[in-house]
Amino acid sequence: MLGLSRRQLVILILTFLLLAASPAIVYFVTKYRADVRSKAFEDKTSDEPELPVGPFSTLTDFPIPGEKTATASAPTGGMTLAATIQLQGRPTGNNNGEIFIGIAASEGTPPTYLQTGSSQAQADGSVRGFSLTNLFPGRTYIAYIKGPQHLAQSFRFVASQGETKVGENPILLLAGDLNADNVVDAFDSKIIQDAFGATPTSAKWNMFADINNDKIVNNLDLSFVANNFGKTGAGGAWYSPTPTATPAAR
Ligand SMILES: [Ca+2]
Ligand SMILES: [Ca+2]
Repeated sequence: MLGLSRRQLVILILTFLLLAASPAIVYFVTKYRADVRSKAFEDKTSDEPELPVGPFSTLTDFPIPGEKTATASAPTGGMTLAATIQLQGRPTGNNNGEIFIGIAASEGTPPTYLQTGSSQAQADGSVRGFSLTNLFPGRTYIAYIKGPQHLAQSFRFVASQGETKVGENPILLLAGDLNADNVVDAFDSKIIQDAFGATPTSAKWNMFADINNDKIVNNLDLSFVANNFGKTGAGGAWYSPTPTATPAAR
């Protein structure tokens, strides 16, 4: 046929088939490469942002509504928390005391703390210089603040460079939690009863029972327990003396 040998005829047919099929081959190759790229992109974007190795490297494991698509930047330093507190029962200008501060990514009972620590409240109630570590600027967190004989309150804040002040001015922390379990109940009134009538020179003196800091334990102190009896602070009861951060928790 056409004077072609069988070999030439076979080559001609194969060439024809190849040319006829080339658009389909191009299509499938292109689609395959696009699928591979798409898969690689999905794998990359579905991962959490890479974090520096550190005690809080699971920070992004905590769901933060509306934050998943935000651009995460590396944790940076230089962030501090500040507040002005009024310890209920204390006279104005007598707010000295150790303040518990816990930072969580979201509300919880109990909260999953990313960081816990303490800060000294000054006489005027100012609490400053609590260093925030490994928080992401622009993200929202919850600060739990608790006084020495006072129930915790929680405040939402956005992490940002420099000092971030939370809460009203001042934050009134309710008194009556003498055993620091974040609940005002019979255990607290028992502490006052055990120290009732005591002054600093008494054998049964307990400085925590002296809520109003007038150096005597009496009905004035008991009244704060009575007025707040049954109340629980933000974040729920503490079952250990002081909550600690659980960065490995998922
Ligand atoms: Ca208590
Ligand atoms: Ca007192």
